[in-house]
Amino acid sequence: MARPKIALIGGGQIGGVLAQLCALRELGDVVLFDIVEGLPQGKCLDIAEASPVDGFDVELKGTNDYKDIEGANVVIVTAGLPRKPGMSRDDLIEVNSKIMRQVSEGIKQYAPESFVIVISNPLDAMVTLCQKVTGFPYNRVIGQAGVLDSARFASFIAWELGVSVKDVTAMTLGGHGDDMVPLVRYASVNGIPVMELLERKYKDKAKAKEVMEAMVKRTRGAGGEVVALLKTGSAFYSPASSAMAMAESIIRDQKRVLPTCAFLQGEFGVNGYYVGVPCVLGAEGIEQIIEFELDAEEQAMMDKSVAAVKGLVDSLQL
Ligand code: TXD
Repeated sequence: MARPKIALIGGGQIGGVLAQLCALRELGDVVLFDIVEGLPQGKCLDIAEASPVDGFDVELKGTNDYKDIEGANVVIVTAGLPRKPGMSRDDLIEVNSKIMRQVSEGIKQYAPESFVIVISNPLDAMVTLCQKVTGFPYNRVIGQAGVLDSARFASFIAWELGVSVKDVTAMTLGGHGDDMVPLVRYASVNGIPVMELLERKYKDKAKAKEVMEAMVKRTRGAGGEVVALLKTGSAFYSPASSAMAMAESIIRDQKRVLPTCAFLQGEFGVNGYYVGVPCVLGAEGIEQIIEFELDAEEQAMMDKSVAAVKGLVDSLQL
């Protein structure tokens, strides 16, 4: 049986890490596409030459020709500019929407049956554009942001409590912007509410609340924190790992419940927009959108985040 084929559009920082992760996990054969000549070819050759050391049996091909993505099962899009210090994700909309239109045409022509995971920023708007241009069904065009935002939130909780990251469950909802919604009430350590653990640690409810608020704030600004340190670009290891979890759940039909930028049709009171919510990802792409009760405060934060997404998406004039 043929190995799955994964096309990575954009061979920059995230694209390169994605190619290496696909190989190390033997998720499938990789085609890495970029408009810069030599860049994807060089990265693929470099990764492939590590295969005897790491022991993986997948093919890696770097290309500047969309034809090479033909037959891809999964396409992951990172093409576009990253942020520089002082920029918001939304500042990228003009330049990246031009790139996203081209990329989506290429995917539509050469990989019409593929599942597409968009990573490029501003994420919610870029996924919307990709779906519109490809015309693919909503279950096959999704965006990665929530897995990363949630992983950042979970990391901060684990570090604060001195527990393994493996035992922390934490999730963010909403758009991939400064108004994202880290869900405090549902954050837990093996099912035990994080707020209870913080209150026990500090023996003071107000202090526990303050510590949690700081973690929520850090989560919302976590992308910018990395940009400020790197100065030349944005986070790339963690976004690549996050998209890999989504691709793996689809390719291996794992049915994991992952926060996904998904097209909502009434769920969480949102109609006709792509927003981050928990979804079951399996062989059919989005197999379920998981809805649950938000309290008034959470719903208000969600509404604010969705309003920001709407403003940006509506400016695209699709
Ligand atoms: O969680 C998330 N969704 C994100 C998203 C987290 C971090 C960064 N995120 C965004 O991903 C970031 O704001 C950017 O919009 C993308 C890609 O970030 P990366 O760090 O990989 O950017 P690079 O290194 O600049 O790589 C982008 C590549 C680069 O090699 C360009 O030559 C290429 O995109 N590029 C193109 N490829 C194909 N087609 C076209 N038209 C094109 N234009 C540029």
